[in-house]
Amino acid sequence: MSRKRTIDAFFGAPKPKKPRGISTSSPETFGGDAHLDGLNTSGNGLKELDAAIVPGTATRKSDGYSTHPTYPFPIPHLPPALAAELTSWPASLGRVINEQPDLDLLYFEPYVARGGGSARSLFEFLRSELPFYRVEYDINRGGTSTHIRTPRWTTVFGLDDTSRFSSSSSSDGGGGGDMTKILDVKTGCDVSADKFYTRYKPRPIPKCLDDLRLSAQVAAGCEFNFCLVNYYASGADSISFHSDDERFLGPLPAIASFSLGARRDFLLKHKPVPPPPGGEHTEAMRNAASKPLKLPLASGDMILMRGLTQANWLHSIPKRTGKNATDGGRINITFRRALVKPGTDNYYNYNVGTGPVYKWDAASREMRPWKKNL
Ligand SMILES: O=C(O)CCC(=O)C(=O)O
Repeated sequence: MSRKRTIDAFFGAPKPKKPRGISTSSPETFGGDAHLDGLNTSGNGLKELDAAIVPGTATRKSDGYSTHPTYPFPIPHLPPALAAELTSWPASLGRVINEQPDLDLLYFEPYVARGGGSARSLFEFLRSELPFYRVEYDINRGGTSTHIRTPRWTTVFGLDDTSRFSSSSSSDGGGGGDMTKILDVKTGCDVSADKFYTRYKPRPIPKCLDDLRLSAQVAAGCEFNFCLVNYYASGADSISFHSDDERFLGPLPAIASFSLGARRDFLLKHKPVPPPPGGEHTEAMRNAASKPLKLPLASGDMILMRGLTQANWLHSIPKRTGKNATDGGRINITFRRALVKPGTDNYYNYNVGTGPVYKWDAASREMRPWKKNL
């Protein structure tokens, strides 16, 4: 008989079944060192920059809001002051961090200006205006079923490289295009009913986040088609050690990761290296090869992880306790590029799921279940 348990932040549990032969994207299922055997570091041979189609914003742009049938509510464009400032970002030059084996980071401290309150305004704006989810799911291994409650608020927008939303331009000003369609980028055929797009309907990146995506693309020198957002309401929210090394991202994925709001530590450590043939690693050899890193990410910072980083390093945002537990909240935005359809299904599964929509309630200063006004 299967055993079922319910935990908040999950450590040491097996990975869930992989959807269609790809690795999963939920850090909670990795749980640190115990599951390094399950980490997928193999590439799928796809080149990072070999397709130029990005989903863009298949949304109305005429009325100050992005709308789409898949959005629970309209999402406003950036406030004018932020939109005007965006062209001057990054606010500082990126610093390369690559002294350690297989590590390649570009660290902007900050990317979104802190002075003048821009980073703070962007944090407040996104927390108030985006739909959020508290995703729960079950994993199963060896007859043991475990219920996972993702220990943070999440949301996601985007579509993988194989497809695009219909009529992105004709929809401007309500031009009548059917924005619900998803078309194959090569053939133009309607692929909305594809099995990878039916469990969750993909949602175009709203303009407020797409503006930041376009800026990040220039700074990073590569393209992104997905935007994942985490909201850590307090020190109790976290993300456990994992790497974003799924095959659907290709072999050398670049990920631009923005921090807004409270300062939180970003920990990095090398994945265990297999012992040399015929020999055994000593602790000293392991330490000499790579040292764990702690970056205290502040509001407005952006860290670009690229090259071999995801294949070889794990990262996490640990919980904070004691006097640091109440920190006012932090938002993390990552821009990524999913190359194939399973990536789309995976990202919506672990960042939207099937539960209720939540929205920030300014009066109670917390996420509240959102209900459509009838
Ligand atoms: O919040 C962060 O800075 C890290 C987020 C992250 O690792 C992820 O979404 O995969």
